[in-house]
Amino acid sequence: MTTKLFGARIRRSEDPRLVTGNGRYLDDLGHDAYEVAFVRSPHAHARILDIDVSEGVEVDGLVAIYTYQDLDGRMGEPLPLLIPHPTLTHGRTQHALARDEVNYVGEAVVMVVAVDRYVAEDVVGRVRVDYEPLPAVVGIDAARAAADLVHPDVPGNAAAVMVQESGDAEAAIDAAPHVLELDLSIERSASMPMEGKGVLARWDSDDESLLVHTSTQTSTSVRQAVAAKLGLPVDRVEVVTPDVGGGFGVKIVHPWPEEVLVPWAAVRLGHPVKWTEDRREHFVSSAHERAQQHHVRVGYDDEGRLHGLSVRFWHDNGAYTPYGLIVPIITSTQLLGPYKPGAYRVEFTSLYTNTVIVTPYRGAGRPQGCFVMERTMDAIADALGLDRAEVRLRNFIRPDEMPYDHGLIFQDGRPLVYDSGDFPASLDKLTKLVGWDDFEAYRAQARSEGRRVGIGLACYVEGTGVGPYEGGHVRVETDGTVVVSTGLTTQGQGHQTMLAQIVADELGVPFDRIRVTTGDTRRFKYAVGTFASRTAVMSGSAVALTARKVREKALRIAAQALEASVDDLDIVDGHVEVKGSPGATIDLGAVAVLSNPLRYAFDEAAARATQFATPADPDTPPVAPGEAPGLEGTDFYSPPRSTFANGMHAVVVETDPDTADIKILRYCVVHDCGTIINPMIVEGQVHGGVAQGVGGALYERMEYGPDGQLLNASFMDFLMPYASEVPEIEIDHLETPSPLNPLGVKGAGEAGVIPGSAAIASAIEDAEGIPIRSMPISPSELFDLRSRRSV
Ligand code: MCN
Repeated sequence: MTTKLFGARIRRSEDPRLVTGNGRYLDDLGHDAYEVAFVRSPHAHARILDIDVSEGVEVDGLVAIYTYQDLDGRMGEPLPLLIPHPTLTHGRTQHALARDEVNYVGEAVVMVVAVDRYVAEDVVGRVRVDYEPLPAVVGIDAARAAADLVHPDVPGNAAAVMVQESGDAEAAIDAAPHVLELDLSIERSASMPMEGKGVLARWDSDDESLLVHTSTQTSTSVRQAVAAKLGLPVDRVEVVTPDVGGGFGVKIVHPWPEEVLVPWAAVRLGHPVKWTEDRREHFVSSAHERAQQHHVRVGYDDEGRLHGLSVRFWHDNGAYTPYGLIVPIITSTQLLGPYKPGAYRVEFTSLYTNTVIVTPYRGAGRPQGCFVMERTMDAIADALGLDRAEVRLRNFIRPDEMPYDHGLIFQDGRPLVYDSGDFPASLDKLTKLVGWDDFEAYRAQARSEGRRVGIGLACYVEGTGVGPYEGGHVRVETDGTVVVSTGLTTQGQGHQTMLAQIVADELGVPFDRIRVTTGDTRRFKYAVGTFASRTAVMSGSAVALTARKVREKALRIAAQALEASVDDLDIVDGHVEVKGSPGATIDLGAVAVLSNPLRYAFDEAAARATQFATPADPDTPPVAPGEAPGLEGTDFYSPPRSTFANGMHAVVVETDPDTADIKILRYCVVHDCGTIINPMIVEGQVHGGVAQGVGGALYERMEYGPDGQLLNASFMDFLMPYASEVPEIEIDHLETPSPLNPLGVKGAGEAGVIPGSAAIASAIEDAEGIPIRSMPISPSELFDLRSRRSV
């Protein structure tokens, strides 16, 4: 029996293969390939005076050494600026290999190709680069001071200044009964997937075609970029994404320097070439995020209701801007969360620094925005002596105000309009789940035992399922197997399972007859990629629409075979049945045979189909006009605008009165991602996100020295939470369906991480009675804050 799988806790079908060590990651491929290592800049800012490779060329096993001077054609041009924006007046991107200047430690300067990585690394050690060091601009304060410039032609180190306004915020604040000002900051962090980046390229000189395997979140864009850079016709390039050991945003950039250099070398050398990133390279030369400083002015009344909000912030965009202004734009709009701010003004400056580039890291600008808004809510509650949950409730957008138009422009260039959500209901669930109203009794009890505890909460709204489109292809094979292809890639989100759940329901086939492929441009060419929590909404909807099309076709063919009306048919368990007539059925494999007039099928379905085949009418063409042979179809889904998921987290912490150690006692989540396809996967996604949120709040930060050296570029020094630091996570769901897509779904992939810092800061502040204005916070920083208070 086919039962409804949408919404069911189906175990992930990809897991047995992955957890038994049978995944195939980039470095499992290409054992015949030459390997690459890079000479990377040891300076944060320097002029390249000379490169001497004479010692390197002596090494046995060396194949080639390339510098910028070797890059021909469009390879010599800077890498593309992926998301231009009218306010990005000073966008800069890097060259695949540095030309005459380096702008961060880790920038690739020389590419070495050798018979294996050992030889390549030996050669790297023998290449001499003569640099003239220049003053390094490190951190937001130095960038704002602009005593030195990262790019001499960019005044004030400002890549862009952008303002959005809805109403006259300054006037509304000035006229409000109360005004507060806060300075809030978040430090640099980064995604740390278990598998770093990597690329393998094979050039087929007979066919003049290139096959690229890359650990990416966007295979179709890499295909376009590689073809353009190498001057190849696009149809000569295919990109395949093998299993990917995590991305978390860092693998979105298309292309990375290595992603064009490796294919370029493979074509030049007529031999497969491969590069896999090592951990230090990942730290210094991939991408970071999060670093922002914010100044908030807010005007509110005696009830804690906002009248006006004005936020100025400064975003550290690193040395180049391949991803445009996407992160600060997200902060500037998503900061508002579930609230009506009254009049709103936001202004940000995106600043160059001599540090590695910034691209979206799971949450992408939202953790900063959430921190700003939620700290502001807590500050208002504190100033008025009101309950923190109550202040939030009073400022929520109500369900009857949906769709809610903020009068601003969202990151996709469309109006910022929330489609649905019931924030009061979410808050009610959360306060019940965590026992908000009973906390004072618990605090008193803890205090009597000499323990210091605090409770905090944070709310967020997340634009998900961003367009412009995603597509799907569904084909029923003659053996009844259903092959589903979609172009975006997968990094561990359970896409195979959830897409199969959708198709199983739509098409009426058993779950285990469905095979899903993603991220292979040979199978599906039109796709945007996996980021911005968009797969469930975008590919889920596209695949559902496609399956519906294929279902209609199956019913048309079966109606003829069974001599019944389409309206009387249903598909159950992979068989088309005449409703109420149990004997009259045809399996989908046989329908697939009938869909192809050639009918050379060599399996059992062919035999079963013969009994239904009617003699050909000599006057009718074997394939009807407009009908293609084969039981398959393609469709696309393009949303009018993003759909907005939301959630609320509450945290209970205990802080050690002596050591200032911070322990999370409880972590509660209420999460609303519209209709849920697979609650088990959603909860897994939330768990992973919360772990990263805890990391961002208490442990992870990139420590740059004033000279631009990353001082903690290894897991010896960069702290990440272990399982022992990630608390038990208690989750409750609310489902307010999105009216914008056929499934009612909203995204879930980034949810867990967004309010982590805000909620944990709120709880620490509650435990300590000390304002927490900057994250992450370590025990020694908390200790210092205490000492300063007691002075
Ligand atoms: N889902 C669901 N019902 C919904 C929404 C989602 O069942 N209403 C489930 C689906 O099974 C879907 C999964 O949740 O496969 C995540 O859905 P979605 O929100 O669409 O996010 P994406 O699949 O587009 O994944 C991207 C998102 C992002 S932006 C980052 S960053 C991230 C994340 O996913 N990186 C990850 N989760 C990750 N998980 C792993 N293991 N590795 C990463 O690199």
